[in-house]
Amino acid sequence: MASYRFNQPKPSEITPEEVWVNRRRFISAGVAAGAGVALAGLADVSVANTSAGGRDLPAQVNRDYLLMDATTPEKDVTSYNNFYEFGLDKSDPSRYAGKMVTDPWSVRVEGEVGKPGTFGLEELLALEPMQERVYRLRCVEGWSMVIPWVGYSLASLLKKVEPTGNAKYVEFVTDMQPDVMPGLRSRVLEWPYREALRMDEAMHPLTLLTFGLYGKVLPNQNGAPVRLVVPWKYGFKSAKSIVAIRVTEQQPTPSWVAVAPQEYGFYANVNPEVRHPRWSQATERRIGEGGFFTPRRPTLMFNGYADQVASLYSGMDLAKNY
Ligand SMILES: Nc1nc2c(c(=O)[nH]1)N[C@H]1C(S)=C(S)[C@@H](COP(=O)(O)O)O[C@H]1N2
Ligand SMILES: [Mo]
Repeated sequence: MASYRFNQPKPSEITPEEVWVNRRRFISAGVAAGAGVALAGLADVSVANTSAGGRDLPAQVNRDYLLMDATTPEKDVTSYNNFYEFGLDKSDPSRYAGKMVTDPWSVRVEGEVGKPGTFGLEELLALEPMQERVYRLRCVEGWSMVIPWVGYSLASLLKKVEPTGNAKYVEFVTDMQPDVMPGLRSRVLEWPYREALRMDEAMHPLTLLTFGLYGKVLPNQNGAPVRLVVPWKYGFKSAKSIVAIRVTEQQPTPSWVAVAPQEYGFYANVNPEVRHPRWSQATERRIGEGGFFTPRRPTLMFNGYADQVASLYSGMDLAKNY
């Protein structure tokens, strides 16, 4: 993998923004198609523009996680969101999350670990080199996006705190700021928003502790300053604005499972063959792609990550463990 060098000019300094952003997308597609060799030199860095106001978060492109799919336009990624703390409408998070306080920020890591502790955001940012990975995100509601995230495998943080022999699950607890989160007054969910993974899922290299997107720090509406992205599971597993990570022996009850266990299961693996009780999960609408008449895409088993993750569930009945 090519290395990032801080002293070389950023592409954003030598190329008009439009040109290099498109070039980067082109590189993504080219590499995935096996045509990457001639282009490899160009893919050394990924540093985005600052036009949307976000601070740059330089990252090294991880070529193991490139997709053929075109990335979803940044304006859609940052304006069509689910973040129920700010309201149920897709436009509520981008409208209201600006008031969320994200500095200072720290994440408590506790429970079944040998070295529990509180990590300040700067400490977390410095723990591992930042990687850019392009992942599909499939919402349980039937839409999807393709997003260049910036972060590193959650496993890096978990190894540092040394899980004990009793460590079987990892729970993620997210922030509550009642003054600026009107959604907390609604009873649609159990607050704080909590999600959880089995230990092997949490340790899987695909599971990304995420600090940025499109080469910039996360906008508040996307879960600043730190969130999870678990690309083979429905989007609701990818908890935003995390303040605590608890390693447990017992299986935690995620917020969605607490309010509607018949609709949302603990595993929530993307599965076109298992219906949500109220709708089919066989197809999806890719946000930012075409218009109303654009055909829906077939949803892929494990959101297209079956080669990497299917073995985690061998022998399990995925219709029962939904
Ligand atoms: N704290 C919190 N995290 C959350 C949610 C939420 O309401 N609150 N919504 C989830 C859902 S349903 C989805 S699809 C993704 C959306 O992430 P995005 O807005 O960055 O695309 O965030 C997930 N994480
Ligand atoms: Mo979602």
